[in-house]
Amino acid sequence: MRATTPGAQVRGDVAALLPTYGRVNDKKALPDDRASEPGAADIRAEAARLGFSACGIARFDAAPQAGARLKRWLDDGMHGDMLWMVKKADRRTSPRDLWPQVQSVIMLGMSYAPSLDPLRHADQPAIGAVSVYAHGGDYHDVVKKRLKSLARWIVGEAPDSELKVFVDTAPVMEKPLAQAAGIGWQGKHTNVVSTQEGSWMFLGAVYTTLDLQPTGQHPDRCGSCDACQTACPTSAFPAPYRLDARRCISYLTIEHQGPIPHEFRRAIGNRIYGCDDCLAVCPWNKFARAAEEIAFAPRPALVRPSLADLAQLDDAAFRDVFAGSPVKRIGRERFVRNVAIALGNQGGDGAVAALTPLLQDASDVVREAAEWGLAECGPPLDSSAARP
Ligand code: B12
Ligand code: SF4
Ligand code: SF4
Repeated sequence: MRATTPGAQVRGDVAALLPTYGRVNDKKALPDDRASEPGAADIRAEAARLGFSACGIARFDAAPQAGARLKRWLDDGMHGDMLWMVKKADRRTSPRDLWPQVQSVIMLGMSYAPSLDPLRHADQPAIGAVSVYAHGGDYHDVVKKRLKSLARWIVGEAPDSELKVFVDTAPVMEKPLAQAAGIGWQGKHTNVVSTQEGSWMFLGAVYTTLDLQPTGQHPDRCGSCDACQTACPTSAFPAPYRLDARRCISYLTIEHQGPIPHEFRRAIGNRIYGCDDCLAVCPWNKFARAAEEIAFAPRPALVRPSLADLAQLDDAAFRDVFAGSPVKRIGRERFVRNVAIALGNQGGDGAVAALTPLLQDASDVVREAAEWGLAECGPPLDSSAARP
């Protein structure tokens, strides 16, 4: 039941590059053969069966303020060097700018609520803290597979509909659309919080030509709470509901290439991939049950990773350890850069021993981070170990 978007009219459009689920010239599209279209309750039931913990429906124009807010954020430069956000900004502002045929947006949430305290390594400087979302398999793969299954099921029920699925890889404002579809609200930490999953929910979207009944907006339940705002180690929130990505450890350790600005290195502590602090302190997490999705179960290598061991990873070992993990995306150079900074924050003989070989690393970025780390550790640099 898979077809491609008719290419001619939309060639060059991002949407044209994305697969469409649904008919183009399918015999089942004849009116007499049509099954009755599924309603919100049917779609939600199927989504639940596929492992989604939340599902809601919004009209394509249900988040009208998102475009202007995105523009302001970009104008203020808060995206840092995520230039892809600027390039695709006009497609991101409204679902119709991406796919003119879209009528309704089905927003899905999949829980990744941890069974262990996400901040349990905060006081263990020799252990690398990897964000919960990256403990298991890559959510892009897991969520996308389920979105495709949902899309195929909907097409089976409504054969003349067309659908496209998205998870984080296309210019889609997933968070405001999720709030508009009622599966949670954008908290002051800017992520979508749910009364059932707390802050631990991946988002995905299905755009469809079906005109579905919306399920209603979710009200903001942050009230006077400011736990996420005060928990942030780098003061990345200039105001509630606004995040300056340039200051966010998630951005600095994952998205940012090149050396990490010095002013944030101490605050990064032992965080070597992402950060969970603002999410972990959210009081709504007490209602979250640990995720059942087996693909998100923590890999043994990431339950208690030693910084000294991670510093030794060469390219092949890095690819091996992180095969199928979101961590693989940043590559060995950025990852070992992060490890070197965390080792500098750890200090002591073990850190010096792990950092010293990195002074001879082939990567400038890794060598610079190792030099910084050794300087932070205190003992003078061993000039004989430095690269000529
Ligand atoms: C770019 C990006 C980042 C950037 C920027 C984050 C950000 N807050 O924008 C960085 C690298 C920092 C990042 C970090 C993380 N990310 Co991220 N990221 C994205 C991405 C690709 C785009 C987000 C975006 O459009 N940002 C632009 C800004 C302008 O949009 P916004 O945050 O919605 O901004 C709104 C508010 O500022 C609000 N607003 C402004 N003023 C006001 C005033 C009032 C009164 C109100 C009510 C609102 C309001 O309106 C704006 C528009 O809606 C999405 C996937 C997607 N396609 O949506 C994932 C996504 C948001 N990330 C996700 C995750 C899991 C994370 C991390 C938790 C990962 C980690 N542990 O390290 C952290 C969380 C950090 C944080 N507190 O946000 C999930 C969030 C799931 C959820 N439940 O919401 C997403 C949705 C991916 C997914 N498919 O699951 N991310
Ligand atoms: S992820 Fe960490 S650094 Fe980024 S805003 Fe949240 S607490 Fe701050
Ligand atoms: S920590 Fe408090 S302010 Fe932040 S998102 Fe959760 S409820 Fe809202």
